[in-house]
Amino acid sequence: MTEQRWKNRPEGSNWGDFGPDDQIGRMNLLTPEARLRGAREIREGRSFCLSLPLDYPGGNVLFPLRKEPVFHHEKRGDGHNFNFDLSGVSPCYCDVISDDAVTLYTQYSTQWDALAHVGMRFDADGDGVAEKVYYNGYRGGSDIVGPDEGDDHGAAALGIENLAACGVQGRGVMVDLERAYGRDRKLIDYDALMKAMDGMDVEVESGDFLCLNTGFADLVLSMNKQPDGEVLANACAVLDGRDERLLNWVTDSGIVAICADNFAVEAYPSRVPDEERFPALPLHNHCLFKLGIHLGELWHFGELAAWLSENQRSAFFLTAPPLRLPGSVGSPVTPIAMV
Ligand code: UVW
Repeated sequence: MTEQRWKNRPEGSNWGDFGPDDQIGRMNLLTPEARLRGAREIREGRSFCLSLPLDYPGGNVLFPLRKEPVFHHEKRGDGHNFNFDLSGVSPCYCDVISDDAVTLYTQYSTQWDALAHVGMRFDADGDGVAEKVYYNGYRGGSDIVGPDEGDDHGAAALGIENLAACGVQGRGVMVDLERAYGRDRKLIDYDALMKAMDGMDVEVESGDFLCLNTGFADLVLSMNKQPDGEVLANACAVLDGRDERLLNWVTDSGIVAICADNFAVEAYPSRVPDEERFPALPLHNHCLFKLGIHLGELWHFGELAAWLSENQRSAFFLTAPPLRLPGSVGSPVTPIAMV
């Protein structure tokens, strides 16, 4: 039996509860029963694409280090392997063929965060020295290795391929924060979330995907690939990752993921903390680092949220596998809802 990777378990975490080698966290609660509960939400046979086009938002105003997709086409003969006339290979062929490659920042647009996306400096050995640690005690530098550690092989643990292998299908439950609070920036604490959920008769069960429509993705789309960073930084609802009651609810709810249509689910740009050694992204810390709850970001919920509201429903069947790309700390995703 493998030993735990930690002696000191972070307060409020579930490390070890799903085994010492667990790499999928709360997705363990996505049981056959939870999936069937989701499948029972298919009543009309209607589906909704929950992804932005992956070249949105456009530019790089949300997070300058993430850039728009760039296509590359390999050389072939005198031209490229794009609109390539196969008669150049043999005069008897009449085909024209195109291939492409793309430089894709995995978290530029509609995406999943892997559990290897955010860790923290934490004294997991209990020896008084804080190291770079991720969910379940996996280490930056040996398990998750980047160019600064000399060998850029990415996330040998907690990479997005672990989520892909789960078969990401289950019941999505929509909380329409835009309907409840409009499109002005509002920090959503426990009370505000409960008020919105009560007002829409939303009930969340263990194994559900919590989906938050805030109107942010629709705003991004309306900017037509010329996003206004200032407007977006001050728009729409974001979860208040500093609200302990909200974090405790996330812990107790049994949800397997939080998927939002905004940039970071929680407040971003980050607020400057009042105390030292406080995470810039406290909800990321609580979800990705402590509990192994995956976060989906920049999903597009506008049409689905409107349909659910018109039909007095809040739940749907969700299918949202990431790319099975070993070692990646995030992945584009094209989530599909069925109702
Ligand atoms: C950051 O890492 C800033 O964001 P996210 O997890 O929202 O992609």
